[in-house]
Amino acid sequence: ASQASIIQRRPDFSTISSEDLSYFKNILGERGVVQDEETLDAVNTDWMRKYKGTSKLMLQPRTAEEVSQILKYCNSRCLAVVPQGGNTGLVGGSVPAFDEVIVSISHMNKIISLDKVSGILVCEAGCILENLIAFLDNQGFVMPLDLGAKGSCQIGGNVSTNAGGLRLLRYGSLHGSVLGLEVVLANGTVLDMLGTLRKDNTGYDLKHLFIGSEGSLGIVTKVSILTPPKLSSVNVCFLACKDYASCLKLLLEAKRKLGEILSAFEFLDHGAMDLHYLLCYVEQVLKHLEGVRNPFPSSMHNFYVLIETTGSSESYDREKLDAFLLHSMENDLISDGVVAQDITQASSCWHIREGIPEALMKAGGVYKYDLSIPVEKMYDLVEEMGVRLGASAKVVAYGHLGDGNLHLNISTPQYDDNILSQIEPFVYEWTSKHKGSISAEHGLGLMKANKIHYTKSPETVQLMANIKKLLDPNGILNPYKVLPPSLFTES
Ligand code: FAD
Ligand code: 2HG
Ligand code: ZN
Repeated sequence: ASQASIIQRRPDFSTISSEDLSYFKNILGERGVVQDEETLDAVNTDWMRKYKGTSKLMLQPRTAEEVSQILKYCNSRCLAVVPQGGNTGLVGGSVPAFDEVIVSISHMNKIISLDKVSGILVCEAGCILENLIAFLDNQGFVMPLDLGAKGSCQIGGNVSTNAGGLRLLRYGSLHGSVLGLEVVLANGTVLDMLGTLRKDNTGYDLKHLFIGSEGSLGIVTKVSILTPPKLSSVNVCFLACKDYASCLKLLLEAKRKLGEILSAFEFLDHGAMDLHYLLCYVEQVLKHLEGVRNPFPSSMHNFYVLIETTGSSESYDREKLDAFLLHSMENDLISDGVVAQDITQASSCWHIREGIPEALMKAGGVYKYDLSIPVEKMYDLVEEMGVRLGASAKVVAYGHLGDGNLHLNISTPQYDDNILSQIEPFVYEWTSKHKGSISAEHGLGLMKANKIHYTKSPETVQLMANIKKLLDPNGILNPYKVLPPSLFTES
């Protein structure tokens, strides 16, 4: 089902020989060279089970020096490589397109330091996001990044995809909070850019090239990141709106009335919510909401909004939230809702939102589009898509409304090329026409390498290809991903 079926393996890439295996065993030991079928099957397959490579080798380095030796060797042998973190990526970027060597960062998972005055955390790239969140929580700080895949995704993967997630509205993108990186280039050079300074204008800030480059320019081995202090007062409410226009008015009101304490503004439509009701695991989640009154009987409302506030004064924050809710009810912006009364209810609300990708996976085949679109226009696309597809598929929308990021998901009993031809290129053309981005936060990977022109100009794409050629002249790092493969094969 993947794009790999329409791209060709680059013939200049070598295949693994017994000498290569001996070399890798020599530098990593037997434990760092994985060839067993079961493990390889898992790491060749992406989270959606949509993209599948045929790699026969996974390497598990433990230090940047080992990563350096691996890349230097692969570069000299022209062996293609896929860097892999938690393998939760949603665009087919984390698995091989063909037989690339998988370089897993999972064993590089040490926390190196936390400066308890500045909140600057330095850690290895393979640290699992949830572990960092828990560590920081204990120390009185929070990660400026949170997302549904936190239990598996790694900070190196987050940086490499420039993951957005649930807190971007409050803390901004990783381009702002990542202060430094250690990166290994394709030729094995270890680039020490692991600064821990808020301000450093000494020349080009090269770390930004690697944030969001999806493993195509280098392997991230260490990360320095600014973490905000943990604040004591958190409120979550889950609200229902009768139409999309009300969601937008509510967003504006939330920004105006909640101001500095607003920390998330997520939305889901009835299609997304219905999915939850269909899936029993979510029913278990809803049990936790008993006692608050279950406000969301299936299909009762058209839209749902999750709002979180985070501040330092319980009484002040609650007063602001109450005033906002009252105003919104009086102005008919919300038709129903709950305010979580404790941490369990708050996390139940979050579970509903964060559980949607998994619920969709259980419902059958799913086509995912992660789009930035000016918010006023955003839901027009969902409606047009619904009309286009009729009864053949279920069109489901949710996402980070506060950031103008729509997750348009089209759920079908199984993958079907006829349906796909109804969706694409329409979805990309529509997004491009409205000056949106075809990837708000998930990246391009294999799925959209050939679609970059819908968002970026030819000159920009050419400069990106030139940078790629400069940093990785043999093109061994995550080939076929991010940029159109034809740019690297045609003269
Ligand atoms: P992987 O999937 O392993 O890799 C992703 C890409 O980064 C690949 O191209 C890979 O080659 C490269 N890479 C990985 N590690 C490194 C490294 N150390 N050095 C260089 N390149 C590397 N994304 C969001 O932005 N926001 C969300 O809210 C969000 N929610 C999600 C919810 C679910 C349930 C799932 C399954 C995914 C979600 N994602 C989200 C997508 C995904 O989790 C993120 O993109 C995440 O940042 C990927 O991290 P990972 O460690 O799993 O990376
Ligand atoms: C989310 O926000 C993720 O839940 C996944 O980015 C989005 O499933 C998707 O399309
Ligand atoms: Zn998202």
